[in-house]
Amino acid sequence: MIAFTKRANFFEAWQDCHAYDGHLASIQSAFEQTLVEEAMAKTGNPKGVYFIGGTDIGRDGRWMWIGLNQLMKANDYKNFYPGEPNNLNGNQECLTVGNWHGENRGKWDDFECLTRIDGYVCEFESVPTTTRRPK
Ligand SMILES: [Ca+2]
Ligand SMILES: [Ca+2]
Repeated sequence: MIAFTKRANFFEAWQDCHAYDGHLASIQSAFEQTLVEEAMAKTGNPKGVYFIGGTDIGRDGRWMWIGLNQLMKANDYKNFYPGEPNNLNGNQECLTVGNWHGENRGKWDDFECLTRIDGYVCEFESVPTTTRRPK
């Protein structure tokens, strides 16, 4: 997991992570949540708000991890702020991790996909060196 401090909306972040040979972060366990929090802590803006790869665009309330093309099922790991996701103004379809009054670093919030925020977190699958594509 690497957090990039680069102003971007969700779709720009999606494109950028792909361009870096990764994908927007999926968080499917407390361990992966820790990796994302550590990645944010290493940036110059550790209290910023960052996009991750969850979206309910298309079907409100049905969250997908776009990097994995997987549904977030009822019993799957989640780490929302209390009261989130709230789909504020009916217009929040993309997941962010960040701070709520400076606390709860890494809690999730659904947010407007087209608003540029502080950055995004990309995930990189480990690939055996023998099969890694040449640059
Ligand atoms: Ca929504
Ligand atoms: Ca929200």
